[in-house]
Amino acid sequence: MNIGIVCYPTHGGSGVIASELALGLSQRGHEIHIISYATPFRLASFHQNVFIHEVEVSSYPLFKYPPYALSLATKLVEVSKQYGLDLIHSHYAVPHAASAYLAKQMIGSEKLKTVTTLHGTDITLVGLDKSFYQMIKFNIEESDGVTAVSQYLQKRTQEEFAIQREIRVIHNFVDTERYSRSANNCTKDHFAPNGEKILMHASNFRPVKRVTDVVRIFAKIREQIPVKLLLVGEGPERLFVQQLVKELKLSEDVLFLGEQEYIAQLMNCADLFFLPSEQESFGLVALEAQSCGVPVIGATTGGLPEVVENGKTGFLLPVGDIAGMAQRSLELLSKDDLYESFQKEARKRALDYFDSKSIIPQYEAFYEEILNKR
Ligand code: GMT
Repeated sequence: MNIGIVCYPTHGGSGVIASELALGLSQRGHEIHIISYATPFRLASFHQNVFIHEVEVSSYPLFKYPPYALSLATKLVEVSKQYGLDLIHSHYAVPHAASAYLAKQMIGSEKLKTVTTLHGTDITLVGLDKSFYQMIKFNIEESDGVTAVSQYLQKRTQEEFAIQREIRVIHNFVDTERYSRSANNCTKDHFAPNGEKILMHASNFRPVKRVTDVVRIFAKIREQIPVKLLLVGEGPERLFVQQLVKELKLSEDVLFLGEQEYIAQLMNCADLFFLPSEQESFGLVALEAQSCGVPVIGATTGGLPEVVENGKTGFLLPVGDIAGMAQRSLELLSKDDLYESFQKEARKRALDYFDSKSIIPQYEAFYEEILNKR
């Protein structure tokens, strides 16, 4: 198939899934055209069968807001015509699904199909904004196929947008070979020279991730045992988090590592991974941690319980339950047998349910179904 993939090029989960899907599909012989405003970071080097098309957005004094969605639609038409795309797959509804819809109308051919994957905040935050609501509902109804990354997100979309049509659940996935203990050596001494336990969090530091909770949980654990905290990522909350670390006098034991291209190696230094988000439609990074055999401490929110099996691969507690999360972390870190069983189960869960080898063919089969409806 000739497939156009539209995504954000940034470090967010939707861009990661779109890029990994592009790589997986290209290895299975499909021709993939990525259409975005920059090269997604995971596709920076050359990959056979993957072509990158950057969308240029013109600025003009009249435009207070450059019309990216229109430039994207124009680029989609150009790429579709030049390379004979069979299908455009938009990751994250806003504004990609609207641009794909417009491109399809401009081409005027029933042959070009559109698929939209809903990732999370495109529904739960941005989607509920009055200024987008009708557009998103329309795009969900008009795409030839729609997928959601968890059962939670599927149900939430159907309820919030009163959607009757099918929304197929295709979970996030992970390359369990790359994200594994055996594929990555991490020198723990580098971060924890005195054998301290290493705790980790990685995100785009937006309020929804509650990174300050991570710091407060860490502070409680540190009152009991020697620990270090690795914070990976960048975003609007970083300054507040840095301030809190200073206030709580934790600077010596908290390392801000900034954005990292592949966190698999760092994951293998971690003893526990934290994801105490307010909302999480799936929690890709928790899956990546589990694939490396790292148990997860997180919040009982959204689709995270589909990823982390509470009491088996990690512990999930109510959003904001800092004391509970600290107590569960201490329990795991202090009982070797329990910890080892969580480690094993975490890896097993990634292999059994979310391996790229079994999820990528689900997308492929979904495309075929859509194309066969011609
Ligand atoms: O909402 C975001 O954080 C951005 C979004 C993205 O585009 O990166 O992340 C969402 O998509 C990921 C990949 O499907 C999911 O694993 C994340 O859980 C989801 N984030 C939220 O729901 C907060």
